[in-house]
Amino acid sequence: SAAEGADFTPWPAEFAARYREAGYWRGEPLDQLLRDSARRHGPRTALVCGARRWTHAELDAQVDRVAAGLVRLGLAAGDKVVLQLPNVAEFVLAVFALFRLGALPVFALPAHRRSEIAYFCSFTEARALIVADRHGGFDYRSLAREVCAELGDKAALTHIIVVGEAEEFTSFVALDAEPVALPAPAADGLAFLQLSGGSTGRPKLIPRTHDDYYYSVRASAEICALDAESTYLCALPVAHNFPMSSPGILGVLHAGGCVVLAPDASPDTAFPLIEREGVTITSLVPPLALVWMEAAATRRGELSSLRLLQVGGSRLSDEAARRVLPVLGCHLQQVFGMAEGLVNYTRDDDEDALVIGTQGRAISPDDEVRVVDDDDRDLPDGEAGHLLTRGPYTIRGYFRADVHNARAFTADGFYRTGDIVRRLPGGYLVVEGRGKDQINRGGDKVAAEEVENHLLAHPAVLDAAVVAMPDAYLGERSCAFIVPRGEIPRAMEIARFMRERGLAQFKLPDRIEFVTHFPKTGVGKIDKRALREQVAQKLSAAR
Ligand code: J2J
Repeated sequence: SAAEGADFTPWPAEFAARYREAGYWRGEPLDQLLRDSARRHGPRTALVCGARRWTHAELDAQVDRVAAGLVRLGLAAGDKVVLQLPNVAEFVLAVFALFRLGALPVFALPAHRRSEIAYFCSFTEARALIVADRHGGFDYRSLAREVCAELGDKAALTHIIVVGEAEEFTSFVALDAEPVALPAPAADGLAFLQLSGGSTGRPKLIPRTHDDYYYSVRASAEICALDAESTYLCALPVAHNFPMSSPGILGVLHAGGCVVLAPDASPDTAFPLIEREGVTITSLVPPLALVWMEAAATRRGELSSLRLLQVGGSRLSDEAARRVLPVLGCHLQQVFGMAEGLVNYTRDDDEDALVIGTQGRAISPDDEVRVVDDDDRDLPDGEAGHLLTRGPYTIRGYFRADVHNARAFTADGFYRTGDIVRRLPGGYLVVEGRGKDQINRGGDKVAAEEVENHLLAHPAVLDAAVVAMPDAYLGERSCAFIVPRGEIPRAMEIARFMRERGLAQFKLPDRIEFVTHFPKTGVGKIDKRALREQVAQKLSAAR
């Protein structure tokens, strides 16, 4: 793996010095957030998971015990631990315990399967994998067994920790031990690895430092005016960057508020929790916001405590944005963020036109945002172009990915987001589209190349191209165009094959089109724009 490059690309010294001087980087590891909230807000409720509750002080103390349990197991600073949990309190305990230890969580999603989890474990040389016993009708212990079998005996993976019934594995409950003194991890070192939505054959991992992430959390909490009275419903998958840090779980705990974990985001689950716990703020992806507005027509009474609904992850239509206040009775905040760093918010005191028609502006006065043409020349405000950015919480390189980094970052360190945006006066951004080869399935990101590689592994597939097709509910779904090698295989057979590859469900093509050849661009590449138009036309003709 050394051949693939550095674990992380540090900011040049002059930038680091500037970010420290400005007070963004404070030299504090992320677990300090809990130490501080325990000191300031000790007896207040910090976390609610079903019938279980922790105060800030209890949470901080329990994290000490879990960290000690991890040490007793043999885990140490610098170790990678793949974390795949649904929205349960143990996620929060594990994350802070790993931070405290200086070990690095690798954030997997509950939707991930053998192919993804085995890759995360082997690529990061993870020492441990933490999973739930069962969730959503799926047994994660059997997934863990498959992963162990695939990695083999020589893998670094020595511990499987299970929340719930552990069977032959280590139970999360057994991590409880008398607290031990631990040296504080370096704040300018890595805190965790987050997943990139990606556009490449293998998902890229995003190395974030304590310093940079802590800043984005503090600043986000301030922008959202969080305080000890704030109660946040975490209905999106906890491990995603949005509910974790924008301002999410970390921001709310930092402010002394309370995090309520919802096992899923359906109105039937979420609305009663909002009512029972007096939730003031939550975050959703656009398709869920639509579902909530549908349900609120008859159940608005349950939402009376809700002050702010944040929506992000994919583009919210102006039409839907306009309905949030009248239908849900709370304010809308648009959030345009990325796990690589840059996060934009509309602000509380913005005029309606900005809240409804833009995806907000950057967190920091030191976020550098450029909108450029295909040749990296800056465009004037109002013209759509590629969004490039660098700043105090945007990475300078992916984890062990030198070759990709040379393409994904400019020579002077701007991250090429792959988003097409228009900038308005005041720095407000409107997301107009995407340059990257990705499908945004209502916030779930699908890298076309990753799916194409799996399709190409099928003996009957000569060539494959995966593109986005419009969808009224998710915004986009995926369509796989396939050139068969000989006789056309059955679409069902391709679907079965893809399921057996062990991929997250959301990556499976929503539609398959068999063709004899692909349209090509002038330089001989597959013309994906033509394919997108082809399927879009077919869909609208069918309507
Ligand atoms: C259009 N596209 C959007 C939006 C993200 C906060 C909120 C979201 C994410 C996230 C995040 C969008 N309108 N409002 O990490 O902290 C698309 C863009 C972007 C990509 C990043 C956060 N909000 N997007 O979604 O890493 O294409 O982060 O580059 O999953 O989602 O995806 P991800």
